[in-house]
Amino acid sequence: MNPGRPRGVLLIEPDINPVARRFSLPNIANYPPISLTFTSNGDEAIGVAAAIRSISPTTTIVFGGTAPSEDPASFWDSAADLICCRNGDAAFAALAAEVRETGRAPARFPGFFHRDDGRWVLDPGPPAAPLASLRPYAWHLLPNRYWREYFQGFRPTGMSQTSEGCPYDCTFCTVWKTHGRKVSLASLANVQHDFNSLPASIRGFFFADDIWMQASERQIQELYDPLLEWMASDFLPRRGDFWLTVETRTDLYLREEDRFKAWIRRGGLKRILFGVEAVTDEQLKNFSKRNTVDNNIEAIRRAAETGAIVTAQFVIPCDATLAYFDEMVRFLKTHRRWIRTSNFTVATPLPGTDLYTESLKVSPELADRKAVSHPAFSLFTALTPTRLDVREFYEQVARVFRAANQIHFSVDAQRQVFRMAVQSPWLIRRLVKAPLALRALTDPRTFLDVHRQVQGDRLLGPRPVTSYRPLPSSDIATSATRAGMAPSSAQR
Ligand code: B12
Ligand code: SF4
Repeated sequence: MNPGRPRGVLLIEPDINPVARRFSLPNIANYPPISLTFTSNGDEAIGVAAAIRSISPTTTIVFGGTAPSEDPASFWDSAADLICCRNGDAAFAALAAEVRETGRAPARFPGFFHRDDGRWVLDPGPPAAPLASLRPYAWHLLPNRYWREYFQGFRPTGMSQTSEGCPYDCTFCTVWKTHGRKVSLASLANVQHDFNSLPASIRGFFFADDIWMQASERQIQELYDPLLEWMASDFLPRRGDFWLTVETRTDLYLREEDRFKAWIRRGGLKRILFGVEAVTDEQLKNFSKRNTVDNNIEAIRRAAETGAIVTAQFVIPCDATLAYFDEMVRFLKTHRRWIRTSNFTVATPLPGTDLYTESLKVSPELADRKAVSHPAFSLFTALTPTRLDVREFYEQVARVFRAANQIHFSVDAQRQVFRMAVQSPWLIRRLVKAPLALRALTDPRTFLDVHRQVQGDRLLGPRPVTSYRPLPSSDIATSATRAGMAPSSAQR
């Protein structure tokens, strides 16, 4: 805020990080911004802040989101004045009101970290505002040309969420820390507004919920049931060919199968991303996933048989053995009939997670962004010691990407491409580049290059990189054009 000048609040989303670009992920999906700083694009946020500071030295700069909330120390060497801690709806609204009333930005404020005596100090803030009390996303205010940038696979896409918070406590996840373990739901009117405010060119919608439909019976009756009726009787008849994508748990799918089936058959639910995470019960337990391999298999099969396009998301533990990778490949082959695409991320100790706290005990340098940089947290790099040689580990990661995402140019896929070419021709330039992502993800050299780029030789053994065994190129799938193309690991 610049005293004496018109005051306003400008929200800036940092650019995508270089690792996500290296894997060509923006060519697979790019969503409208509703969320800010990821740990992986901390450098971009710091860069934006520095640019603002140099242009306008008196502007107050506020950071927010999971990364600075959970790891403010990594943002000490930045131009940030305040960091919003965790849920920002109530705290940031109060800060904006304060600025409007007093005409100046305070040096400290409830719900924010401020600088004090060489460290960040947090002033406790108000409780999180219930999701239902918020106003809807104002998608109708976006200039039409922006919508050409937002897409998932072959479809221009919109985005919003129905819920916040997660009752589970997976070791690799920050969600239950940022948003708490109590699930809060959006209001029906807001979600309807999110859909209604989309331009006619939009043919897809991504629910950014952690676990879609994770709610009590009462909450489901208040939101999801009437939303389904509205989608089936009002929205879809007006919009025709429209696909919904959700992320959810397999045990929840089985528990609420009738409702999921109704959404698939009548509500436009087309794509389900299941947090499968692991291929053994032991590893699921290690992640504290509180689910079983049997549930995963059963839900994948049943959802696919009902007509959903299933994407299985896996988290690869750094201490995975060759036998574990073999088991992953076996799992993928056995269930290939039902799993359309799979995404794999390396179990990364993200600041704020239990995994991070545990990993720091063994590798304290994880907290040092000079040793382990922000983009290292892009979930493609082993940041904790691997049991296999690091190069072998990446060969195996590339191997599971290869095993999972086989070329399969189905009739349905051809239909999707045709529709895209007719209805959203501006996406063709993206589609043409999409195979680059698959090529990068199936080549262990990309992983190794990224490893060296984001943390140097840390964790790399003595074997020189030149002895690295490249994969036969015939093994590398060259097309990502499976029906509708799922978002890749980074593009969940
Ligand atoms: C949607 C989503 C995506 C979308 C983002 C689309 C978009 N345009 O924003 C896509 C698919 C691209 C994506 C990609 C990735 N994602 Co993601 N994603 C999510 C998801 C499911 C929802 C985020 C969201 O929009 N929530 C709704 C908003 C309103 O909530 P919020 O972001 O937490 O914001 C609140 C507060 O944090 C705070 N706040 C946030 N920003 C700001 C800013 C200011 C100024 C203030 C005051 C407050 C504030 O106030 C908000 C309201 O309370 C979350 C899980 C989750 N539920 O949060 C994971 C999550 C954010 N993703 C995560 C990760 C790791 C990734 C990837 C790195 C994965 C990968 N392998 O590549 C990439 C990174 C992409 C990149 N930018 O480089 C992690 C981030 C953890 C971390 N510390 O970085 C999360 C938390 C999931 C997890 N399991 O831990 N993701
Ligand atoms: S991974 Fe999913 S189920 Fe586990 S804590 Fe995170 S949001 Fe919840």
